[in-house]
Amino acid sequence: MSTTTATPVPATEMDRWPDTHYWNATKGFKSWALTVDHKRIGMMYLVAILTAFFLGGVFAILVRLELLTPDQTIVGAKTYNQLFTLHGAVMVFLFLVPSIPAALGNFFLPMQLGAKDVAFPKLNLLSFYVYVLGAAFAIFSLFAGAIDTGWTFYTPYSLQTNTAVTSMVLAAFILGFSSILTGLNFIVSIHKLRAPGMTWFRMPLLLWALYATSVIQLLATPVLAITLLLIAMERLLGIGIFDPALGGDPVLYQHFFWFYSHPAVYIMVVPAFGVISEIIATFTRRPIFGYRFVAISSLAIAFIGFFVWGHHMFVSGQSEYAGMVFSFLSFFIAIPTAVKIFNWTATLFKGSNWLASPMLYAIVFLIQFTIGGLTGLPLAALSTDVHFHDTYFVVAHFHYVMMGGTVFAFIGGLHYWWPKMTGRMYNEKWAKIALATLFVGFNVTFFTQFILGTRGMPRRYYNYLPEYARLHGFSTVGSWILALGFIIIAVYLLKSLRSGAVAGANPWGASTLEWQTASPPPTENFFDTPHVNTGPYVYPDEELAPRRAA
Ligand code: HEM
Ligand SMILES: [Cu+2]
Repeated sequence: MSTTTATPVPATEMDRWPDTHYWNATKGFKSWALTVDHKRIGMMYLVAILTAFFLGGVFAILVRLELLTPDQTIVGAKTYNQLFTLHGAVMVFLFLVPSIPAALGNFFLPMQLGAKDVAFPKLNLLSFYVYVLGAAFAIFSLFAGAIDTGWTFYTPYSLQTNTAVTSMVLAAFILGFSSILTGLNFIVSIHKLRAPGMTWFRMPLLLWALYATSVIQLLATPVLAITLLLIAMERLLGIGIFDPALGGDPVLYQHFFWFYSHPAVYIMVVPAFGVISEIIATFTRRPIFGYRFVAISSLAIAFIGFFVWGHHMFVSGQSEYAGMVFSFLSFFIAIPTAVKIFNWTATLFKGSNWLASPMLYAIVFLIQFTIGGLTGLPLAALSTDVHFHDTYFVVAHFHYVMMGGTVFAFIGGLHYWWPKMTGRMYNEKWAKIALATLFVGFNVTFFTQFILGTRGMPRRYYNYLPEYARLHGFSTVGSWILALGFIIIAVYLLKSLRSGAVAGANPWGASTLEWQTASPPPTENFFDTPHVNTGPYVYPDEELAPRRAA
């Protein structure tokens, strides 16, 4: 098995470092601030969401530090509540929801379509500025009293606390519009801008995933927007909607919130499925097994995802009958998800796979996401969830899907496309060391939380019984290992910008369109409009496969 980066295909003219590319085509601050180039917008999003990830990460480290000892370690109860709320809100609204679509999707959706840009380039830039405005509100909220409700803003507490709830829900409201605009742009682009010959079933699986995600963004996000606006109105004007003291209904809030937020977990994870499909196809040099099933299962997940929100509310006081129905329906979402896992595994099976760093990320994703998905089942079952609800079991579950899944896929995708975006290779050895560090750190941090949860440790407490101290200690040390992994990645990626080897057009020998042009790509993406006459993952000349190039 080879891990070289030997040139997989004979070097062509396209492998030269291009004289002009999207990065240097025009110069100066204004040329970036007013750009309508989807690649530049993608890069600006990338910087923005990585900043958010860093900020959310700092809060996470502080949360874990507080939990190092059973009593107060660094902060008291009130500050602790603010820390975990800010961690959650920043990670969900500023990082996870936009992450893959807005950064990698913006960059690669038009390129994979064989198009010059998205359908509405100016709207694309607007959505970026809407994001920045939302982020500004969030940061304002941070300084203006730092909200302490949890990222779920549950009423009636969120109507009563004197922390900065209004500015944070307005932040999430504004960020929602950014998400809607991106979704709209992607849907229209996929319908209208496919290159000649690019039929629906010739589209790479990332595009199917982004399409399904966009549908959810468009249909679910408005519900969140209205709900958050109602909270803001209730706080500002005292209108009784969710507060029982004013004749409102707090359970209604939970219905509204989860009607968005369950589908939103698929906004956060379906794009990751797309990234993993791309990586697996490239490094096994095979079409994804059951391509059509994998493509359609993204849409199925988007559809079914709208019918299961009540599984977050089994103990909320909704009717028991509703609980039974939601429990039953929740199991259906596991079917299209399992289809994907099965098909990816089948693609890997018996292949001689090239274990370069992006592929290793995909494998780690498969392991961690499967643990995350399977632990969703006891949460979806009414009888067991009554016990697990609001324990660390839930915390472990969603970190396995959102971090072990989405974040690992995102970082894997960043490595996969880094040579295309920057024209340079990163240091492969350090990439592997960093991934090993992340893998150990992640599992030490979060696997312990499954055990804590089954032993009854509740979530959202700053202190705990001494019997939980050892496991909490493990978890906190794990968070330091995780942080180290991310620091290593930041160092070698930044270093590669200066001194990385020139990547050439297609260092992985991938078959999708974004690799059939120079790295970094020219402003118009392709020198000639591509014509497509095969499926996305066709490797006619096995002899040239990189895994044999050692
Ligand atoms: C087989 C698939 C899945 C099932 C059946 C499932 C089931 C559940 C259930 C029933 C809960 C509520 C537990 C409780 O509060 O007592 C839950 C919580 C959660 N799940 Fe999943 N889940 C699945 C996949 C996912 C995925 C793919 C994501 C994200 C990408 C995700 C993210 C979350 C989050 C964020 C929470 C916690 C929300 C909170 O209360 O703060 N889940 N899951
Ligand atoms: Cu859910």
